[in-house]
Amino acid sequence: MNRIAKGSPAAFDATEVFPCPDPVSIFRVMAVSREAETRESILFRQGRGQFHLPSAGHEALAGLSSLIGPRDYTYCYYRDRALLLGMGVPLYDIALGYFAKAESSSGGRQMASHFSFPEKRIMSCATPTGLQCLPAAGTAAALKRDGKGGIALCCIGDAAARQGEFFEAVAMALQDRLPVVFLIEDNGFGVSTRTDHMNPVSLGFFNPEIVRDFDGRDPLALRNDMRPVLGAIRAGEGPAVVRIRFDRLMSHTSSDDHTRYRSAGEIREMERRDPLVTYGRHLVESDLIDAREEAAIREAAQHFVRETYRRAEAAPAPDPQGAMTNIFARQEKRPGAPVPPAPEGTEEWTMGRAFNTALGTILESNPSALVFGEDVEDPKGGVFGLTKGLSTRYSGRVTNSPLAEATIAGMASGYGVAGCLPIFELQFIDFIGPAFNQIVNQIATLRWRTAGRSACPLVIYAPCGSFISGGGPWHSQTNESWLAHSPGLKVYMPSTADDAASMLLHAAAGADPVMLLLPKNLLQKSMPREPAASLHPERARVRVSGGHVTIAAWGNCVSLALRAAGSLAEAGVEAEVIDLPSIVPCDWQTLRASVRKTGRLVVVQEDNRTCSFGQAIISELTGDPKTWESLYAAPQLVTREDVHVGFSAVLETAVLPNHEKIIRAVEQTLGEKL
Ligand SMILES: Cc1ncc(C[n+]2csc(CCOP(=O)(O)OP(=O)(O)O)c2C)c(N)n1
Repeated sequence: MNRIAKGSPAAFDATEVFPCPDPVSIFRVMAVSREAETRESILFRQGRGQFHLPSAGHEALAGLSSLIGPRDYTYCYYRDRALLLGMGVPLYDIALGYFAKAESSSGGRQMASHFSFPEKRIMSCATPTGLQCLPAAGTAAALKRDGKGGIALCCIGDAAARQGEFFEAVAMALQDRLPVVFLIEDNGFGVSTRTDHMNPVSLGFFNPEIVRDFDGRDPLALRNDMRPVLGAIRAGEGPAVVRIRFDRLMSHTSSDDHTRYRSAGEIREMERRDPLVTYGRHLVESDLIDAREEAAIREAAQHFVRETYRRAEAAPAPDPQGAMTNIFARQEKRPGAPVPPAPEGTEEWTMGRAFNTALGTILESNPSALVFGEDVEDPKGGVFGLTKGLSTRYSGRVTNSPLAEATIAGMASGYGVAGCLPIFELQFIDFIGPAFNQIVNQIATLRWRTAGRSACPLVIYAPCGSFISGGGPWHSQTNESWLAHSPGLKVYMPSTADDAASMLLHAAAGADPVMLLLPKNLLQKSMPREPAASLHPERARVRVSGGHVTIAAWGNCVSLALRAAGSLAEAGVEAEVIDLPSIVPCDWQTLRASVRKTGRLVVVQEDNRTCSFGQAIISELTGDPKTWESLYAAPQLVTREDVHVGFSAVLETAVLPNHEKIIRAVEQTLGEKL
């Protein structure tokens, strides 16, 4: 037995980490964790820390740390300090996070207690509660595919277990018997709301065979309870949901005061069950340590924590010059991920066929590439046939998802961090709503919020747009502006078949998440082949050169712009048509050069007006003094107004950009009727 810490502060040295297989080591971890709470709350009250999010009461989680192996991934919750210390995370790193220091695991970007240690496969905890569940399922799916063992541990609070994504994640895990445990840390509260009548275990939501209910106040009992559960998951028996009961001994955070909603009696009662006190007593009663040693461990922990936080407080703050880093990868391509050559040919083809061919090329050349989406399997091969033939050729790698867009995006993220290459389909971009949380909060932020330590390169593609007649409000949207507004996502929309193919090939070799929007109006249209593959998808294409007016467009609107340019040419007006296949990043240089040359700008878009990318272009160019000086007239935006697309063809046509509207806009910039 490890009889340590004889009262000397040196019992914890400054670099100490705490792998804790034995009962006394577990106590040491719990003591350090609790002392860190005390220290953080004092520092907060002294104005030396910005926020304190306590784990007090959840310390017995330290008992689980020795059950977690090097192949396992942990999607932790913000009350998991003791668990992480037990897994070997140095307290110093946690202290750096508390002070938001440059060298902390998020580089000072995440709030205190939003842990992330990817080198130990501890994945970044984000603030939106429940966000971790679907990525954990995705990572578990990657571990299952990889077949080398390893499970995913997904920690979540009892209140957060009412988020829809939690249920989707459990359903996905059950469906595919994924090696994942959902660990509900039930302290009975979501901030001030009592959850005993709300949480899904109390509601009897799950089949009792997959749910376990354990007490979380004794680390050894918890470890004994959890060992067979994790063993069964490792043996391939599928997922489990475990509810562990804790007490939240402190207020929710430093912004909360639990005495406003808990009686003094209730708090006293809870403190009587304090796991640190009861476990310390148990060790003494079991003669594993004596009372003096118990006190010495507590004292040594206090000293160690104070010293560690003192050092961390002195560490450098983040450099403000670095605030813009790690939104995207520094290297555009993933190392060792060459862009396969674009499919060659001379016959006309459609965007749908081009995309399908490029997808086949990727699946052929990259065994880690996976496709997942609604109806993507043969014989349907996707509602637009984009995956036709591929599930037959690449069995088990092109699979039907449930009808659950959050699942599609969340699984993509979890697969991505585990080294797979997800190229996942949303059936229509109009149905991005349920996936939005995963796309903008998880996928788009992961690299930034871990200061580049984690990332999930992936491609999510979706048919988009109108001009097909009869799409109605939810088969007509493009939504590039929503996506462009979210830092960390690349957003592409091709206007030609060859561009679609080359974009997909580039995106799949890239280091960043890409949203690839495919105008469905173009998917079945035959188009001549073009040497587009030689062009980088993030560079604008000058489709027609001209000196009198610049018309900028993307996707469906490029063909409208080209037609308008033809009509204008007949009237003696030379339009320059700039196709922007990449919305993010946008090729501002080409746009600026064109507008400085022509002095006039018309932007044409399908998306609606307010806060749209079209407005952003006008704002960006008119805000540039040199471009502003070159303008002869106010830039014009041809757009759908702030209105939805109606099902009636009459209503659809009424709101979309068209030839006439573009010509009128050009006339406006010329100051004359043509
Ligand atoms: C999606 C989302 N909604 C609301 C919040 C604000 N919020 C932060 S923690 C919290 C309560 C979470 O309770 P629970 O999941 O039981 O965990 P506990 O804090 O009790 O450990 C709330 C409402 C949030 N962070 N994310």
